[in-house]
Amino acid sequence: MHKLSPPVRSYFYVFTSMLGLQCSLEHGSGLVAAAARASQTRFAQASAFTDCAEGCPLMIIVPAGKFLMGSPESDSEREAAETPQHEVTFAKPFAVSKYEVTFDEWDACVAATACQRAADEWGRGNMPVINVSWDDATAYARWLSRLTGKDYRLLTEAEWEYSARAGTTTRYSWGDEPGEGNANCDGCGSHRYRHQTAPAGSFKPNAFGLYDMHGNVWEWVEDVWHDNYGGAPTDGSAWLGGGDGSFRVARGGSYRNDTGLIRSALRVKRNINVKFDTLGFRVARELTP
Ligand SMILES: [Ca+2]
Repeated sequence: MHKLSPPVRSYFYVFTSMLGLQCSLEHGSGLVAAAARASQTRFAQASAFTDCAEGCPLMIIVPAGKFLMGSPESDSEREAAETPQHEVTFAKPFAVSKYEVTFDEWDACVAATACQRAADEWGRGNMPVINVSWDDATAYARWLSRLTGKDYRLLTEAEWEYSARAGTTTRYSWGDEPGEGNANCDGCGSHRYRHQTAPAGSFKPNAFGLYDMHGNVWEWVEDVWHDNYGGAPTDGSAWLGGGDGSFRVARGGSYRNDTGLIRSALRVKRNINVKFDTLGFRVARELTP
């Protein structure tokens, strides 16, 4: 279901024994003895959790598994940076924020004097935060970790693509064609938002229950930029060795980009100090108790 306004959040605290997590689950009403016993994908689609009563991102559990990272030769828009395709295995599930981090969430960090105010262009609230550098984004994750006692961080690049694909091998999580109204990009048929960001969650989620992985704003990830995947880790960890640490990776494309730039496999190089009105981020969290 599309969400054009901030999610109505009614929280209740449960102990998800399988995952050993103390967390709150998003739910419409009432106390439900929710147990993470169904398939993890189903669980992820059904519910999200957050680690504080107000102001923390809603998180989705992404299941363990493996996937092919990068694009196949059959993709006419394949770039050298997306090669070679290689298998990546995630031994454990991990959590990813359901939406791009919003201004509301960012401003909670600003209020705590742990983040700098970020300039908006089209309003704050449930709009994805923009104009944040890589250092700003990682500072937010560190603050969230201190606040909650949990291990928040940026997604690794492999986590990002695995989360974006959500089990698919196509160019987009909905298929090989951009189609109409699937995301906020230039050429996505999202005319209302073509020249600006859209509120978080304005388009359909992918099979993991994650919104706006394609388009809306680019998303910083942890990894140092490498020109291709030669020598990349295969365990889903961030690739931090080699390369120049002042250049990191951004993923997913933005409202301003054409459909080729919002493909699951597409990656770009960004200096850690740049701030753009097309560039935000989302967070990941370890699920260790
Ligand atoms: Ca995005």
